[in-house]
Amino acid sequence: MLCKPLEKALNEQIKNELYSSYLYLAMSSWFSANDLKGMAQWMLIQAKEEDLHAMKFFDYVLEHGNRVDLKALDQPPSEFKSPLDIFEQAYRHEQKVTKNIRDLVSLAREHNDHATESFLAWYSLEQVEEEASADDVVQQLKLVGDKGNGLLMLDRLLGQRVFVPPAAEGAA
Ligand code: OFO
Repeated sequence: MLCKPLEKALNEQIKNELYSSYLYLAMSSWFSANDLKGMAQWMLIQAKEEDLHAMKFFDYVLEHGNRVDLKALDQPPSEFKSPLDIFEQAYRHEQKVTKNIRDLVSLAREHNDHATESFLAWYSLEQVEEEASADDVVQQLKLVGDKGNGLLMLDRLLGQRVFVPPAAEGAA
């Protein structure tokens, strides 16, 4: 069984991952409304990945015979200034999630919970990728100037992203 502080912290992280999904859905919706279908698709896939991140925590907590206690989600923003604004916010959001995961690792260490520490190793690596992929788009948007033909080409490129379930990536 997980100790109470870890049970509480992992429950909180289920909420954080679900909020990430909610936030990316809000971003996807903004892109759709602004005729950037490729970016809308990119964000939709990002939201699906977040659902899976949440479910991995959900299953992990239950597997230990602990309790999943779902929390209320905050309302995500619905208005954004531009594609660059959105991807910058996504990047900053991922930096926050990285901090959440690091805090969880510290808590697992504090409680000598080696299984949870190794479970979290997948998330630590995933966060490297999560930050990098949002930041890549930020840099590309800065290069193309966040408008015109460059933006349309980038939109087309980002629309090629496909959903890869974690099992196919080799994750548990
Ligand atoms: Fe779950 O990685 Fe993004 O937030």
